[in-house]
Amino acid sequence: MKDFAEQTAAAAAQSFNQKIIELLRKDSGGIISGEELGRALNISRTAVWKHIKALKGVGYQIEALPSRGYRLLFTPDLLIPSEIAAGLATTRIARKIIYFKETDSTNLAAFRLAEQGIEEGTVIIADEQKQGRGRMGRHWESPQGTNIYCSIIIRPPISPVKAPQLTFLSAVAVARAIEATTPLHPAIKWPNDLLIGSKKVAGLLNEINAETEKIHFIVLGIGVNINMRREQFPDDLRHPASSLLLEGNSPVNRVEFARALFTAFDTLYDDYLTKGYDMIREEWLSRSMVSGRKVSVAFEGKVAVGVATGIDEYGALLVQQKNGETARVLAGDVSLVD
Ligand code: BT5
Repeated sequence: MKDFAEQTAAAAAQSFNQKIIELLRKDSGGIISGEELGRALNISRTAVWKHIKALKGVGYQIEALPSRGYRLLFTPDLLIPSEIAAGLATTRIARKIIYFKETDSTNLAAFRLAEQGIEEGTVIIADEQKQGRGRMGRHWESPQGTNIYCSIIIRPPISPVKAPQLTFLSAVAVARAIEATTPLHPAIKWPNDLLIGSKKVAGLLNEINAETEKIHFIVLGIGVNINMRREQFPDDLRHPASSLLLEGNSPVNRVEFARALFTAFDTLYDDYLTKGYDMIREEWLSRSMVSGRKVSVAFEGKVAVGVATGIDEYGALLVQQKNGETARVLAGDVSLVD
């Protein structure tokens, strides 16, 4: 794992790479001289050449025409910021994207950067995670080059007890992104799973840094199985799992998915800040597979069985039990009874 200084340096290098690609793309098919690029970025021609070399190393084809300049010939399907940023019209989310070819966990990387004060809306995205994390210390399978692993940093002006509302917002954003990029219709399973049929295709891990009354930041971790193949899933998963590729029989472009996800998140977050939580709750409920169904929930060493009637503003699942009592479940695992 890289330490913080290395991660920061890598982020700075990426930002130059990103700008070079933007400039090359601006003049589609055209040629830009090393001198022009250097002037635009305020770096030397040798530095430009080093960045071009790095871009070629990750799969871009850039032609160098002696004494004329550089021309972009081919763009690979990589999750790199310039690819995602091209054509992304968000206002808050993903205005800054930091990419790691490999990291321990995007949530951990996001936490480290958020603690240093990085701006709201920053997205950390990785091609592979070595220690991808699920809830309660569980592991998230994160093979290279096939899925989306990202974390969004936000600083909403709300009380820490309402932070779970952002989990619901994330789930709705993922559902919208799946519908925007595939013919599939996901269902949300409280609190943080997205299923197609009965198989899990995405999970959310939301972590908070707060004092009693004030949120410093929330890291919204999102893992979506995009093009993961059958043999890449281990045998011992808690729930049957799948990917968009396997369910839709067609590969999904990860860059397009990332754009759809950040666009949906941006719209929902704007609605949330300006209009409040109710709209999010309604959409979550309409997409939830547990609403109105008989469920069994394991929580705090107990099990509640009853009809899931909704979620409250603190993120608790409300389960109307046979004895007439409503159980408020803040954290636990839910399954359908019939
Ligand atoms: C989750 O936990 O579903 C949260 C997953 C969050 C992953 C993202 S990736 C970006 C960000 N950075 C991170 O380090 N994490 C977040 P939970 O509900 O606890 O489910 C975990 C369980 O799902 C595991 O114990 C496995 O049984 C199963 N599982 C592991 N990897 C999976 C995968 N890729 N797809 C489906 N199920 C998986």
